Amino acid sequence: MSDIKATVLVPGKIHPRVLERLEGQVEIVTAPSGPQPSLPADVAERIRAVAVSGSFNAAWMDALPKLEVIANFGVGYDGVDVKHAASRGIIVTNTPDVLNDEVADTTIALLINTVRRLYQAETHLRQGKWVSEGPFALSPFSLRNRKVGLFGMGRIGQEIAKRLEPFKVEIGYHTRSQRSELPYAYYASLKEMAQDVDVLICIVPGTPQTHKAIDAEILQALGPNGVFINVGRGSSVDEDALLKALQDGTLGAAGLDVFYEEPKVPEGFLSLPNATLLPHVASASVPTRNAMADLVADNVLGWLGDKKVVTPVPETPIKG
Ligand code: A2R
Repeated sequence: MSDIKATVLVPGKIHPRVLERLEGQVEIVTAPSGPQPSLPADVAERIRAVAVSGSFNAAWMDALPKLEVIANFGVGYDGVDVKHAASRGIIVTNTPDVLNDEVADTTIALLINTVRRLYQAETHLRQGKWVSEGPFALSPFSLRNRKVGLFGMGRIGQEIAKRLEPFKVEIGYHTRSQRSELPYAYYASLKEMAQDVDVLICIVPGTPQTHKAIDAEILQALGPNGVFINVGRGSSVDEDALLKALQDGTLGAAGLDVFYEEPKVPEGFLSLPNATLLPHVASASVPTRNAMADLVADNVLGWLGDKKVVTPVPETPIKG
């Protein structure tokens, strides 16, 4: 009988493998996602776990009196009100590490595409312009002799840095605490780093401290030869300032996988010749997303089985 199984809520869409892994082991309840909870009270009363890809706010948590764990699909959990969860003793989990390599690979591809304009070059070929107009224009930028600064040097940042080493570029980073075991130049201030480098890669989490940290001043410091790559969170960038800097040449070029209000991308970006735009695909391969889905299921089932999760976030550690 289903009422002896624990009940798990899945608000909105989630990777199908999460549901496959949970099916038969728990009672799954689905509900439309949105700012306000939409569940009958008797169902809400039964829910002990949530598996979510996207946002899960305090109002939802407060509608679920027996909620014990929220398993977030993704390493970034800025969509989950983790402070509120912590205040109620609810464990939050995310999916770190299993996506490091995929995101780092995509970052390098995005960087090279942005600098060498490979997408535009292929479009030139596909449109028959190689024949009708001749060779594609030389790319104004190159990766040669560049200095790269990473804003963020965590699990993913370190994989990006390792991949950059064979490209023979200088590498530095800005974080709040220096990682003296790493062989890269440390900058105590983001602005100081932006002034010194000519590629800035953003791979910090979306937090109140990183919100719009990449603003007009940072972009100006990066300069007309500068390249900005964002594979962290769109919320870390002042998008109006970025658009203006790309339009008026204050900044050379940008490669963006994340945006402030996804899936909306401000119209002005779409016609920029000096921007490469991706629809948040850095981890989006079948093998990597499967590994992320497995980790979500392992966290939910681990908690419901014997009160153990694989990857709690630091704000909600497991005690004891
Ligand atoms: O500041 P530190 O020493 O805690 O270094 C972390 C850095 N970070 C910051 N750096 C400067 N100012 C801040 N306000 C700030 N907040 C965090 O970001 C650390 O080097 C890095 C985060 O590393 P991890 O926690 O290992 O995250 P991971 O797995 O690399 O993923 C980064 C983000 C996700 O949160 C998603 O938004 C996206 O990439 O997929």
